[in-house]
Amino acid sequence: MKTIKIITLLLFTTSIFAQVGTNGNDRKEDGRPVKEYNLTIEENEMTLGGVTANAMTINGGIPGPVLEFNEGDLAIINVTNKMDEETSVHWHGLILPNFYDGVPYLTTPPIEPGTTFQYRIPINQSGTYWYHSHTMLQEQKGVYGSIIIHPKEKTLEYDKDLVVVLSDWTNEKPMNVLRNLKRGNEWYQVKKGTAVPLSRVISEGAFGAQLKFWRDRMEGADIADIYYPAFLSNGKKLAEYPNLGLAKK
Ligand SMILES: [Cu+2]
Repeated sequence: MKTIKIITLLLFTTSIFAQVGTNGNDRKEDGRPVKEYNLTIEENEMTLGGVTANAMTINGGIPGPVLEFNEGDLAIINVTNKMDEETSVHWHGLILPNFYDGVPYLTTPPIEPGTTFQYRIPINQSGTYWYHSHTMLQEQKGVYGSIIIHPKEKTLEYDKDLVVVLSDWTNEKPMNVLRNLKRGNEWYQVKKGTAVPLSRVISEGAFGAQLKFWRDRMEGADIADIYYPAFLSNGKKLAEYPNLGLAKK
């Protein structure tokens, strides 16, 4: 008797899913197939780069989910803010109505804590793009993800389409990182092993360049100016930061 009940329940559940699925596929607005996503941004503890730190996640992860569309779709994206500060999402590279560009106070209202904002974007292009928070330094805390738009006409032959999101992770508060950079000290270079003593700068005949760096309040060897404890590939730790210490002559 019990078994029969369970089977019925399962069938019932399946039929609900089937219905939702069918409705989702067939739904059209303004003559466009609708593709809808729900994104929830919240603060979570995440263990990244071997250290547990406070992060901001989308649907519980870093990066957020891959949003997949077909050229010609109407993208409906509901973003819920479960944090106690405001947020926003900017759809990087998408051609869209200005109101949905997601730059708070400039084009789009910020998403206040405890509220949901609905973005409605007619998809008129194809390619690989990304989305990210445009509020303060929330992007550095994890609020980013990728967008894939399949072209109307397939031009390449492939078996599988894989998305790899490469990003970096700091356990520090991003605001502190920024403060450190503006202070113009060598903290990150010491951590990376790229700090060069002044005697060496002079012996290499690079004192003029060094003077310019100082004038610009920049440090030498500053191509990647932050020390990151981890680089991530789809949110998984890719590699330790290599020690870039310059070889002694
Ligand atoms: Cu952007």
